[in-house]
Amino acid sequence: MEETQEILELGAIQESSTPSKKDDFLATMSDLYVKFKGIDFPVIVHDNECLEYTANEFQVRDDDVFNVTYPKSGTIWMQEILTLIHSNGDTEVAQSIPNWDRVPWIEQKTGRGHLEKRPSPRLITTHLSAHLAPKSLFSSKAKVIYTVRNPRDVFVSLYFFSHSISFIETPKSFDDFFQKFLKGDVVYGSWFDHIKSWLGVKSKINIMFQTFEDMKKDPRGSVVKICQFLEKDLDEKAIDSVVQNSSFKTMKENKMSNWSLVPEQMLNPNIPFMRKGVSGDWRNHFSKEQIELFDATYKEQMKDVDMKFSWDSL
Ligand code: PPS
Repeated sequence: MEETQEILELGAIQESSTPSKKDDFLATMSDLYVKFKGIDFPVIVHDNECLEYTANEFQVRDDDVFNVTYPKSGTIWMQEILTLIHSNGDTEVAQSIPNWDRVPWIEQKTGRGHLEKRPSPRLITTHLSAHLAPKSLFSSKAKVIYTVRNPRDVFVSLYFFSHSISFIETPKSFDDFFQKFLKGDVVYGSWFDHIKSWLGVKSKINIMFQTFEDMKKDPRGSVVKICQFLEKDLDEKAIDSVVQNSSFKTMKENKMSNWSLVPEQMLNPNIPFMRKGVSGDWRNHFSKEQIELFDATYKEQMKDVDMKFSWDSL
């Protein structure tokens, strides 16, 4: 790893946080995670009951739209795009309601009872693997957008987020966390299992796969593609508005989107949620050995996967 880079980026946190608000928060928690079907979920937002309910009882509607991601893959970006597409480019909702309320996570304690009362079409977020998703999804016509990001960048983003957010264990070191990520021993489970679970059900549901990298390279083309999938006929001006208002710069300044409403005790403001928003930051952090180990693990884990990604070969 480029140690200097990491120290520079984490320096601000460490200087400002001895003892940190996160430490204060952790001291109040007996357990950080609830284990559900072998996967750790932060106990502050999930419990067994809501995860069971999501899988077995939640009733998906045919006109629901699902925003599915492994964490740190572009979840809130897609929340913004979906919000703006559904308001035909109008920014009022995106600028007045927090994103977690506009496109809520189905599997969180707050999701239960709340989504059921929403009028259609509902916009729903989930970090769940396909085997933990609502069973009713598989007999519905609901539209599912799976946003996938180079797992190397997912890892780096999750590493910094885990220093920032109170409800995830702070990594012992970059390398320790790196090993855990490759083994899938992190919150929400293995990146590899997650993508493979959704690829495995692609013929059973109405799903489109969208990469974070394509959204970076061609934001307009990506929004147009998403509109086509959603059968939303937006005019040029509305599409421009979706693209502009879901840009990193605009979202970073929008307090309804940038997570600055989360109390300081929960999210360290020195490591903002909207951190860099780029592709390829992993190159600033991985050592030669880590590059090789990641590559070998990736190749082995993904050897039977048909879909090709731009990051398959470096
Ligand atoms: S979470 O916690 O799972 O909901 O996080 P998630 O939203 O999936 O991922 C956070 C990363 O996405 C980046 N982000 C963006 N990048 C580019 N453009 C836009 N509009 C955008 N919105 C969010 C955010 O900065 C996090 O990535 P990193 O690499 O940490 O910057």
